[in-house]
Amino acid sequence: MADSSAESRHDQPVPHHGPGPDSGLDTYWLHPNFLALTPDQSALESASVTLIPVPYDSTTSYRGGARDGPAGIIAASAQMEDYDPELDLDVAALGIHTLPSLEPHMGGPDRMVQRVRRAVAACMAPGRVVGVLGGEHSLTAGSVEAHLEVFPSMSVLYLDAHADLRDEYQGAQWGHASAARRVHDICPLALAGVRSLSLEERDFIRDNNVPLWPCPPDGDLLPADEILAALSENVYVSVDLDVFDPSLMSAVGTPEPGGLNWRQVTSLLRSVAENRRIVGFDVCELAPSEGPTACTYTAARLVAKLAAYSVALRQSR
Ligand SMILES: [Mn+2]
Repeated sequence: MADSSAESRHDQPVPHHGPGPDSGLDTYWLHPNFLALTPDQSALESASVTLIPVPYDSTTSYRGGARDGPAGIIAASAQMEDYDPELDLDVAALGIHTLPSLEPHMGGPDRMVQRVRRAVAACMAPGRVVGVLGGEHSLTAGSVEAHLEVFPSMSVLYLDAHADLRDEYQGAQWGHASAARRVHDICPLALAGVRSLSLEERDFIRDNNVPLWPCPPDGDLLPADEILAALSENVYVSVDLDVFDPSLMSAVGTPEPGGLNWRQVTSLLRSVAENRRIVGFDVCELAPSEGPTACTYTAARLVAKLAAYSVALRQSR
């Protein structure tokens, strides 16, 4: 009980999420987290998904702005229905906790990758999926490292227009153009949606038998069975949003024509979730100012899909 000297209303705890449920006002508050979930739905202790916003772009070589991706995704998600008709699922009921943004480390991408690794490692818990909201794609290496410590036999499904397999680019070994190479250094990797690569990368793929699926023509689905065969039981999914065709997703740093459509991407991710265990994911490279608002909303919807597939389809296996 407070003593009499603390009875001023200024000494009472300030509610962080608006008035409590007894006020009858709870639905009037837009909570600053993914899907604008209520405190009950977004509590860390009960969440099956934790999202880490990482507003970082430092090594992007063409168009910047991926640092604004996480805030854009979270803002757009507030407009999204929680109900997913494809899965007949209330996504809010999964419990999704959104952390505050991770502070960028300006000492270079290698330092930032290690910061991401530590942040992801600190958030991992049994049964909980950690998702990273990028930010540039170089962040993936840190998240993969953290997951690999818990799931040593994990493999990575890497969706990207670009192979990202250069050993270094513009002097950066840990930059966005080398993200898949850094993942390949530490764990098995399967690439899908790739349609832009250098000769050096083509040779690396051939010499190392890196499994790679280009974009199928005419909107055909990717060969899920073949891709599943290249993945171990525990799978980390990394999505560079430029894997989508620019007609759907132009708000990226390096758009590339001839990309995947929504059904091609979600159908593959659903197959992976149904047949393997998605243990973590990231969605990177959204630069909201480079495209229409629909792109930001689409990115948010993809995050919700990944959260739902990872948790709900795992539970139904
Ligand atoms: Mn890319």
